[in-house]
Amino acid sequence: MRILTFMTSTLLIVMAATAAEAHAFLDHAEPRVGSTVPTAPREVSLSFTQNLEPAFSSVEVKDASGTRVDLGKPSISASVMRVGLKPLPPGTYRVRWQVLSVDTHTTEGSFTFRVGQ
Ligand SMILES: [Cu+2]
Repeated sequence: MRILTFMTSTLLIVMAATAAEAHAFLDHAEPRVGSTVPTAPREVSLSFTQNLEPAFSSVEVKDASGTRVDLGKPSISASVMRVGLKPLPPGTYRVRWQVLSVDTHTTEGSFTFRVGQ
């Protein structure tokens, strides 16, 4: 009986840890993570696994020399964050995001995409 109680509480801890892992992670992006697109996109769109707190979520897009190419303040609706882009010449661009999800956890990440061949 004691071993069963032990196993049950261990299982509960594992389940609680799994639930706490359900932060806002990047589900998918447009342009896609690591992709090469033939024509310059006019915006980056990031879809997350949870709704975001707009006041504490941000995204930056930079070219290979570190110059920002996004238009500034992103628009955030539920779990999707979008930011407009300046006209992009061919090259590699890095998207860096930091978001606060409605479960009060902050997550961040980055990826690149390429414009051109
Ligand atoms: Cu979380």
